[in-house]
Amino acid sequence: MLLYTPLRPRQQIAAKASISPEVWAATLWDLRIQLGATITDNIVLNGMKFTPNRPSFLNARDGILQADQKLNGGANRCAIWTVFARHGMGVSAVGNDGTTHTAASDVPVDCGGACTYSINPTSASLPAGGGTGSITVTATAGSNWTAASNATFITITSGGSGTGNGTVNYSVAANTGTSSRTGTLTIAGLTFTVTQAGTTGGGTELIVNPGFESGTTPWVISSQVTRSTGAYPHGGVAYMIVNGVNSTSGTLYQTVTIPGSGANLNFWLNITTSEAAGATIYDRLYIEVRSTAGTLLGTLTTFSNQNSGTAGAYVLRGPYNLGSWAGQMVRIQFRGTNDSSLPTSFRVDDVSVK
Ligand SMILES: [Ca+2]
Ligand SMILES: [Ca+2]
Repeated sequence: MLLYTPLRPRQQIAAKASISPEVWAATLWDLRIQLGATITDNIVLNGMKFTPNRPSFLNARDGILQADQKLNGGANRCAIWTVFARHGMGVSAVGNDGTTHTAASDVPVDCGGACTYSINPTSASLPAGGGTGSITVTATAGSNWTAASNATFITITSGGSGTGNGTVNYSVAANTGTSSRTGTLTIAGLTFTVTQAGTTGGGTELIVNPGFESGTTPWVISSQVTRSTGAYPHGGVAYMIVNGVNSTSGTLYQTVTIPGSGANLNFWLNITTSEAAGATIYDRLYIEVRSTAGTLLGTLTTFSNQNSGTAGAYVLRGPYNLGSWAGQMVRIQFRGTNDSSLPTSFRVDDVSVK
């Protein structure tokens, strides 16, 4: 039960770290001075109807605000906020009883309160392959903000605007250039900076016979992998087909020494499948780095029947950073698996490591 009793003048109550019943009484006394006895008695009494059992002082404050909304159309809203803020129960105040309380003296934006904004984090670094990220916006309740990209390679995917706290999600396109690049988002007037690595291209091509135009040497092929000079090369006349036959697996690799300065893998991939569009993943292509003994060192990415397209419509895949294996001799391996029905073909051409 909340007591509305002016125990003693507000000025005689020392500021306290937590809200005491005395502060509450002083707050209501202050409210009475501001709004008059009739309105105050009415909204305080009715405010109790809008509070849960064993209300905190902040619950009670919100009940009074609701009562004013219901009885007076919110005519005293800002006056009420001003009084509560003066007694430490402003918009940002946190606490559920008299023992834990974080005082705050702010009022809502539409009652003359200031808008404050912050974002977290304020920057991100992405690999050349691109990626996605998320930014948390912390804003005063009622404060409007917008988010905009200042770079063509950064796209805001959600959270282009908001009121109060929110989240901005963005995606960064692959950087096919050899130089790193930076771009920014402007969110609530604040700057978020994206730094993206470039490919380490421009070096010497380390893959021998990258387009499979000279037979298959020095590629090492096992199980269901075939060289084709059929209708769907990416470059030249030849390409490799990994799988394409039910209940098979197959591997295709070449051994390269990654320079001490690192390197990136890029290749052209065209997947066609007899699996239904939207089917679950049944057939897979793993892009792997293995030791010269065949031990798996890392899986760079995987593809599946879900990545299928039109025959011959190749997609450039990469760059995949091989920097983790700088200075090492490793196998760059394509490994496919098909389940027992509805085959998927993984066409690979123009493989590049440099
Ligand atoms: Ca070729
Ligand atoms: Ca299949």
